[in-house]
Amino acid sequence: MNRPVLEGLRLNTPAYVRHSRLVEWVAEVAALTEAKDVHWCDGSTAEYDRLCAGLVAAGTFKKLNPELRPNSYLACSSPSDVARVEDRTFICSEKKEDAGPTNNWMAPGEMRELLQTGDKALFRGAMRGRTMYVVPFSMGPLGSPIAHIGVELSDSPYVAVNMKIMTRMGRQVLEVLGADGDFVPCVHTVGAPLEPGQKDVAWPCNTTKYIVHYPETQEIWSYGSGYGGNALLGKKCFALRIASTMGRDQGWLAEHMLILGVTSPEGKKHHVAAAFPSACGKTNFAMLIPPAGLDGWKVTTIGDDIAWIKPGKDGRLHAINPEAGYFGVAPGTNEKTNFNCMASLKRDVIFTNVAMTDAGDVWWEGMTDTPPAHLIDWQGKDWTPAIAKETGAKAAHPNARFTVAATNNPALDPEWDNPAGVPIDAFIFGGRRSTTVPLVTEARNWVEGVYMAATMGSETTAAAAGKQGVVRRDPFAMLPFTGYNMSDYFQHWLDIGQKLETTGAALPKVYCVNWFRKGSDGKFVWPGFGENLRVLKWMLERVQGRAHGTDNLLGVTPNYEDITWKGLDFTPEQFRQVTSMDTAAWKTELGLHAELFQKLAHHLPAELTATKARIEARLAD
Ligand code: SAT
Ligand code: MN
Repeated sequence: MNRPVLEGLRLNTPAYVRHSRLVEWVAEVAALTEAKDVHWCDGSTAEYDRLCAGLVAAGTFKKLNPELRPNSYLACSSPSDVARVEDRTFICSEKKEDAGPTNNWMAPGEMRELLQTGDKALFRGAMRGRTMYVVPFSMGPLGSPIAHIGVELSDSPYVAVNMKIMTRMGRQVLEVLGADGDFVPCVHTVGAPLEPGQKDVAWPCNTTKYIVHYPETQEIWSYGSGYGGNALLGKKCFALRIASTMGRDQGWLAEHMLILGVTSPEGKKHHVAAAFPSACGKTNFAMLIPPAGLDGWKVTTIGDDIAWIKPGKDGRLHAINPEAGYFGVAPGTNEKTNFNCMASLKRDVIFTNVAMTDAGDVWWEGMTDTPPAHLIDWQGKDWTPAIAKETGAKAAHPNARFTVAATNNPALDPEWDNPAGVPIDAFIFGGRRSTTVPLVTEARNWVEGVYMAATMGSETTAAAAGKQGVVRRDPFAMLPFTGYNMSDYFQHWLDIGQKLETTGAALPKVYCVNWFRKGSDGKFVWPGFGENLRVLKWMLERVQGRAHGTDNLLGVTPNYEDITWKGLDFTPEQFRQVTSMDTAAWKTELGLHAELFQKLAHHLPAELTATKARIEARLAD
């Protein structure tokens, strides 16, 4: 440890901190990064307000007009720091095969040398001139048997305030942690040290980025980005990548899933968990408002992005939302696509990379039919509809986000904070596919469900840096988030099913959906949003053994008359367009499954290859 640096630095450890291992680690990281100062976050509103005021003074935040958007801020990032960086994300397990072919891997020793121990290690002096925030957080209700604790050390006050919204953050967490509780250490720097006298920029970051996970020691080290999943380490890094390895070892599931409650007009309530890749409408689905014709139905939100799911003593799977807020995509969100979301965003929001109106409010593409006459776009430039028409400039970045507390959501489920979680009746897996994949398919059994989820494909979105709109296989919507070998992950799902089957309790049914089929005019055929409840209703009637379905190439599918159409004009011809299965397209699709299985051949469960062979035989008939 670098003594001279430590001696000059006050750790400012509050008297209520009793965890000596935590304090030692804070001291070590402060010494390594040469942080100017240390601030322990207590999670109070006063602290949040103070940090936000500091961010305004630093130019990172603009305070929005309190009459139009009370207690809300806008941050605009560096144009180079707008999304997760999957090609800079590493799983540093001891053995390469444990990271598997879908993850970037480097040996832990080599990575540590690069980040922490080498003479030129990136974290050495990385926080010079900056305050290091100690951010204790709980993923899941405080003290819940399903929850886990992390502590993030970050030189970004933007991270500290976002973590206050996204997690249960602050002093109470350290109280639960006690003197020797377990926590996942997360270290984050924007990688932009300030030399004496150097003026800071509004969004410090570095062109070099590393998002690093050590699954064996359960540590996260993130360098160079201040954005979303790269920097809010409780989210994808902990709640998915590290937690998936905990789940593998301890017999539970950490999934990229929303959780919702559906209550029928008769008052019967079911719970559904649904996996979709980033920016495919999970938040909209989780906050769905029943359409005309399905009056009396109610959908309530438990979570919009991540589910931690543990087998209960009753033989059923129980899910919690480890998060406490939503970090959702703004563009496309409006009163029609997601009324509850717009209501959630009325106040207390941090917006990132949306545009600002002349009145000091926010705007993004799709928020209103007619855009305002003038805006300051997310890059700080003047924006008018005419400029947009000429240059194609977007007012908001396509991956612009809002950060808001779950408690702002008018459709929040009363059970969302229940430490015991909610029992899951059905799993839904969905991708964004303009062709090939039908509206809805029910797996005939658990193995077929795992097959559907494992082979899922989706067109890429702006949530990750890189080319958009290309179909890639995204097993379980977990491609960028599984912290270990993908084939072992498939096996883990099969094992969980097998274990639950022995309890005699009903396994959740598994469905595959696709809301995104397009017609020959290039437009979506399925009206989407609230109308998705019609599909959900069919699924839940199937769960209760009350709805009809027909055996198909892959699983069981509804006929036109099996779905309730009351209140919607959707013709049998349109239904055919969203449900048809083209033999040639499916031959190609199965070829892509084969490619995936070849890539994942090491440890690929034999049940999945056997399932594929059965589908091929059926297709050949
Ligand atoms: O940037 S995040 O990873 O938090 C959002 C997402 O990609 O789903
Ligand atoms: Mn997500």
